Amino acid sequence: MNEARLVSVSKRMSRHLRHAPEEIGITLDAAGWVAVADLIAALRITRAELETVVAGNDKRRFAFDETGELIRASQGHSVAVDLGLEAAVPPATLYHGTVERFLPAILSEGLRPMKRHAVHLSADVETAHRVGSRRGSATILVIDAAAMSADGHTFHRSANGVWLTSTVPPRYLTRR
Ligand code: HQG
Repeated sequence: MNEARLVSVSKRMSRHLRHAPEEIGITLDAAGWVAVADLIAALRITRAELETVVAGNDKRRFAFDETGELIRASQGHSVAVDLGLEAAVPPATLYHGTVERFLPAILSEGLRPMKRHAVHLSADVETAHRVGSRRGSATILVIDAAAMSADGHTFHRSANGVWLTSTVPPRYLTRR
């Protein structure tokens, strides 16, 4: 499987496992899982190709359940799913990569989940930089996660290491 096909299958999987399962006639369960057999039939790929995409994915975006018969996206959904993640204590500082043009809104109303279920935060600057760079020249925001925790905000860590929280009020944000 060449790199271009790997990326193209991965993008289709992200789209249908996070946002639009109905477009290919699959249904996610309440926790976001779908049968591997249904997914490979719907995407017209082989099980071996699916396994290559899951294993080779740069961000480990997809995960099998313990039986290997179900698969889901580890984060990033816009459709209603409950990933069943345990609340976790975040590192004292987290980062969010965005772009300059969003700053006035973000600094006045805080970080909001927008189309997703949660605000996505990174444990390291490099990752935040990569996330922000998807939209242009990245600007990094530093989040005082220790203060948020102390004030009762809850955090979850996805299977692929993304920190999730429902909102980040502006008082916890500073520009790096
Ligand atoms: C911005 C990718 C205005 C926010 C990445 C971001 C990540 C606001 C955009 C994952 C705002 C939402 C998530 C406010 C937030 N006013 N703009 N109040 N609050 N924003 O894509 O964090 O490749 O939903 O700064 O790597 O960019 O898909 O979130 O720019 O992990 O696996 O609104 O998506 O992962 O954009 O990215 P997104 P994100 P995947």
